Amino acid sequence: MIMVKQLNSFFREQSSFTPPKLKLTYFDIAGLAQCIRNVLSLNNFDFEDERLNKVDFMKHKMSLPFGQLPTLVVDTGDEVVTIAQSKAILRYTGRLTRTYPSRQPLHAAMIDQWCELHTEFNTPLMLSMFPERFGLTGTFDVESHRRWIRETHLPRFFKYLEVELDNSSYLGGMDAINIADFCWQPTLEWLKSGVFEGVGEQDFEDYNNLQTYMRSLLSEINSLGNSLGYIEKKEE
Ligand SMILES: N[C@@H](CCC(=O)N[C@@H](CS)C(=O)NCC(=O)O)C(=O)O
Repeated sequence: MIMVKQLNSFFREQSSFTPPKLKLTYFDIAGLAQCIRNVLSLNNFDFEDERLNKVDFMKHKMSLPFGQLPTLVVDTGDEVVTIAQSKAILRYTGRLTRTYPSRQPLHAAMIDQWCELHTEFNTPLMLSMFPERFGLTGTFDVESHRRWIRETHLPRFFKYLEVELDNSSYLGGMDAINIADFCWQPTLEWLKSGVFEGVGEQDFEDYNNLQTYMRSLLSEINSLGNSLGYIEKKEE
């Protein structure tokens, strides 16, 4: 029998913990920041949800750690630090909200492998949308690359998810929602929505566990907090 790992029993909370002040900065889209917005908002962790337009982004770009968003400014009271890279921010916010068992190295690694797999999954999607960022210009055949995404790439990763979800309702074999679920959920919903041209609901049809997982995550997320409010929030 496969044992589901108890996520929340891994944490030992310090009673003297003072929450840091957080400012998350990204564009006004779900993209790489929605998983972080969800982790924080669903766990009722206060944060500023700053959304830049392109003009404001260009003004700030040179001052960002790696010239990109998202960033998280963390004010602990003793120091102010800017963190870049969405998965580093996700892990940090996962620790703050106890959705990442960082004191249990093995279980953290079981979650991490799904976060890393998400990066591997996402990279060709980014390449397809922004070929010039990957050094591909002119000769890049977008249509045949999209066909490869649909016929080869998606089925390969969806099968991994399908098998994982046979034994557990959450990724990493955990008994509760964790940062691996938070990082996959917006990407899967985005693909299902049809915004990524050539991919849509029909590509999920053969994966029953995955569909059930997506439905149940969405309803858990909607019932726990106001994440969709964050998606829909527009700049003033
Ligand atoms: N590996 C980085 C990628 C960050 C990234 O690609 N950010 C994009 C938005 S999704 C960006 O800032 N693009 C504007 C630019 O590069 O000038 C992460 O996960 O945070």
